[in-house]
Amino acid sequence: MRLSRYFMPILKENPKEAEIVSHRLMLRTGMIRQQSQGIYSWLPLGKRVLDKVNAIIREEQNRAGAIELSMPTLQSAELWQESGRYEDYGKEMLRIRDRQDRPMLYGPTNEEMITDIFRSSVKSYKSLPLNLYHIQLKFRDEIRPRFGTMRSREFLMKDAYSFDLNQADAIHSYNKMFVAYLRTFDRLGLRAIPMRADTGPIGGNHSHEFIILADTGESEVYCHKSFVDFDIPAADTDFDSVDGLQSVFDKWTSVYAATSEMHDEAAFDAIGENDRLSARGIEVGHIFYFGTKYSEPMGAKVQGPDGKEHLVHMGSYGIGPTRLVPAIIEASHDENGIIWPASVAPFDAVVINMKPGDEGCDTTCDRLYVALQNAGKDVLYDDTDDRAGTKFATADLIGVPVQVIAGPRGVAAGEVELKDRKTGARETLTIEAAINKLTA
Ligand code: 5CA
Repeated sequence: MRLSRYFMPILKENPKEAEIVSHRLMLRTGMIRQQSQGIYSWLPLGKRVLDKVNAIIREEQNRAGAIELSMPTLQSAELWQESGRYEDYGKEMLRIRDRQDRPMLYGPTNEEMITDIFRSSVKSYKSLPLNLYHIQLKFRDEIRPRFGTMRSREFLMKDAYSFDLNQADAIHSYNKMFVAYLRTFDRLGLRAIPMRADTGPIGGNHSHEFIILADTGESEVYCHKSFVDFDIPAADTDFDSVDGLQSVFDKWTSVYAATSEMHDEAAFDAIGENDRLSARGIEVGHIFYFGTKYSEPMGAKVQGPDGKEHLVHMGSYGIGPTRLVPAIIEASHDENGIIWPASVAPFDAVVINMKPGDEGCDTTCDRLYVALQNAGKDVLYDDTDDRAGTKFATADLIGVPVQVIAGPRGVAAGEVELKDRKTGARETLTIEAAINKLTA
């Protein structure tokens, strides 16, 4: 992408309304724009990051055996009247009437709709286990939307829903998502800690929130420090192994970790003072096992091996991609801007032409741009007439992992400079060597 033809409305000044660093940087880099309170557009740079986050979530959901579908944002109130949640959900639910005056709502979550899909076609235990997910916009009329897309009213959620014959099988399905979540957050460059959590309006009594520690987090959390050393399950984890997944779950829940609603002062105090961590955190995922809470009122049953009808046991599993993007920035930035982990960076590299119009610079940059693109890399080419200082500041601000700098003196000697955004380390390489290194 040539910067001169791109749409990346960078702000020179720090926006006053932003209280936390991720919100400030997302506005400054032109990743998002607020359209009304708690409702955002994702501009091209932000959209690139969001798509990469979604791709990783999707890969790990698929690996764990979940199957993607797509459900609408607008739902009929009837379904929610069946489960009994229509009245319970209160003011957070945006209620709408269509032209026939039928009550509708903008979905805050999809337990009812997926249960309806399930009951309409699944009749036998032979179709189980089943886990269906989508990545779709939700709306919750939050009392205090704030911090940009960290807590917005319209937000994206990956929500998965599992169906099993009995509780034991449902716990195995729960553990599959537990492991998928550990892998997902790790690939996003984050260390997320699973913590025992309250279930709120979703229900059930077996639930974990995945929390990233950050001073600006909205949750108060308490945990043992040893989480930093725990191993992340490998890509070739056998998701069908009941014992294997249970042992991962047992390990990751073997030491104390709880949000303030579930905090047990005595258990926390029993941890040695040096191993105790009382901190703030950002909830990036939340998983629930709630048994027959929805299958019972909505009549979702299957025929079991015994020939009898059984209510299915369900769980639901949420991740907030539009919250993860600012969470990654909270965890990875410096005074000059964002430092994207390579896995979600909007571009893999930025080629900076120090002197557009100079034949050597133009030829070299064109060559780099084409070679990197042909190797499948996402490349931003700064071909603008901005001053060198502005170009460097922009490249640092938007946090692309590698900067390739081509100036007249260097290219005359057949060389360019590579700068690592994270470490600041610079090296001078021949153009050939630079291409080889970046496409390796
Ligand atoms: N149905 C269940 C799981 S699929 C559910 O709704 N869970 S939830 O309420 O915990 O939301 C799941 C995830 O969505 C949260 O962990 C969080 O990452 C994200 N999320 C929830 N509310 C917001 C919000 N207002 N803004 C941004 N992300 C949010």
